Amino acid sequence: MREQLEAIREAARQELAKVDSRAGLEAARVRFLGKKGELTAVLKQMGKLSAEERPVIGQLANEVRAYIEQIVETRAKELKAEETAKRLESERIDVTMPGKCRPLGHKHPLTIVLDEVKEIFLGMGFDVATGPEVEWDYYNFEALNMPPDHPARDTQDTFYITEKMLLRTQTSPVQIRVMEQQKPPIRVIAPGRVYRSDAVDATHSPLFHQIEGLVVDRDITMGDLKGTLEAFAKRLYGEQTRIRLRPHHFPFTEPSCEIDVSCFRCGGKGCPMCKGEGWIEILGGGMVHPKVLQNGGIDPEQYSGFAFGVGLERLTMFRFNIDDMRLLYENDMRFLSQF
Ligand code: 2U9
Repeated sequence: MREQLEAIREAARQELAKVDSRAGLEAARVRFLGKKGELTAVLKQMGKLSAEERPVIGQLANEVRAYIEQIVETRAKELKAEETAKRLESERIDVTMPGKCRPLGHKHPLTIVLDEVKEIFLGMGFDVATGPEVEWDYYNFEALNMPPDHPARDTQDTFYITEKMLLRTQTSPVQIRVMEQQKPPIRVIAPGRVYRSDAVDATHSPLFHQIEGLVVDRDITMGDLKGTLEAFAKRLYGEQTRIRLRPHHFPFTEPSCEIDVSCFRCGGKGCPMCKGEGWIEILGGGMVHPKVLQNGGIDPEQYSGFAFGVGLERLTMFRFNIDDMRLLYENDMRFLSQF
């Protein structure tokens, strides 16, 4: 048995010197020290020994066990250190390498102009109101004084979802909802997407953006509309800008007008931008129709109001000299990166 134990000690020494992985080390440990290992197999035969031999062999067996355990432990430490060194080498990062230069994002031209318009009206004490794009026929048309047979409701222009539900064709339903919920004084702008069943060309798109405004209080007049929109035009296009009001017709305002601004290119002399007119039409507006105030739950005997609307695409195209509306939707980076 002494020879067997010595042989195990020598075999373990050689085997463990060869192992080069943690799995190999574990296999060797099981082979020599495991429950079914070589050392255990020898110890099971101890019963056959005489009383004098047993403690001597027992002590030797303990020594061999301690020896093998110790080299397993040492080898485990060595292998771990080797693995760490390998990983550090493969994961090495050169912190002096130049970083990747990511291009900086920026706002879409429509957002630039929308933010400017919002800022101007917020500065005049307006709030920003929003509402659903899928709207009831009632809020989009009926409450705005457009009964079912009204020509402005031409089904060709409107995307109907059901008989009573549609994609809003203007942001005006938002102001009806505001009037239903708020008592005067009311001062809001309602910017947002609107939809009309139009074919795409340089000046039309089935989806575009409006910014509408509504002011309701006691003694509001057309003078308030003119002053407010003049201040807006001067802030947007410069102090030299003048405005003019021309009579017009909208079902939801009475009286109604279209509003021109003096040409921001030629200052009013006439140029290709204003087609020789000196004026450019950008807004529509008027005094809120008494029936519309009533539909919003406001007494037209006590209150009056003005409203206006402007197309965001048109404002943006003038602002940046863009001649085709499609450029605003196609997301071509060669175009967008210029802003
Ligand atoms: C309420 C009452 C009245 C909103 C108005 C216009 C005139 C107008 C056009 C501008 C360019 C639409 O995008 S565009 O084609 N809009 O000319 N909008 S008055 O009047 C309202 C709105 C809500 C309760």
